[in-house]
Amino acid sequence: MILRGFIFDLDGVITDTAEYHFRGWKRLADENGFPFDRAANEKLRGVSRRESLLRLLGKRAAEFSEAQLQDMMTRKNEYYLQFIQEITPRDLLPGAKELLHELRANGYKIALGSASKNARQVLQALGIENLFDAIADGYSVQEQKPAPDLFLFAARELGLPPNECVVVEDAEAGIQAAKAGGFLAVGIGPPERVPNADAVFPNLDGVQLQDILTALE
Ligand code: B16
Ligand code: MG
Repeated sequence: MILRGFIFDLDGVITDTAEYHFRGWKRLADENGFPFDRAANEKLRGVSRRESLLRLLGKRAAEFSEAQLQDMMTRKNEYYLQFIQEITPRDLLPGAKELLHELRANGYKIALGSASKNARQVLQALGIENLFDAIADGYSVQEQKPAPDLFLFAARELGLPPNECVVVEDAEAGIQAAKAGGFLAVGIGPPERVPNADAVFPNLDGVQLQDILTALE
């Protein structure tokens, strides 16, 4: 097994923007009288903005015109952008930056593979944009996870074939995307959340390159 690159998901792996996404959707839902709680938010993990809105609306989605759906997505994003102004390097999840530095020091190429259209801004706020060789985000491809397109785009940007890259993901949709693209997949979180990962860690705290290589063997 020759590994040359790592592709990291953002939300849930490097930082927890899930809380800010929750607050944005919650405000939109409250304003419109739609039910929405943390359990419902959990189902939006790693899911694109549009698909998140459709899941939030459920059967009600059919009642809205495309323009109304676009308006709701815009409003949610405006709330989200306000909330993420609070992000600083202290919001890095434990172990993430250390692992990125160790991978770079060992010559691995690193890409971001995030469904978010705000990914660059979040990386800047976290102060780690310079640690990535390539960024694949919500603007990079049409088909979102669980389609493999985003990670294939990231690998192409790194100049590596999928079988030389590891994807690190906290959402099952992302693990499925990685496997569909021919990548090795490291799941972050409880094993029941990422049942199809090749290796699972509860989080990146204290996780070193060798731990990942051993777990993937
Ligand atoms: P935006 P990831 C995902 O990020 C989030 O997990 C998901 O909750 C969000 O809806 C999606 O990005 C789109 O984000 O509205 O900022 O474009 O886990 O792929 O890094
Ligand atoms: Mg994620």
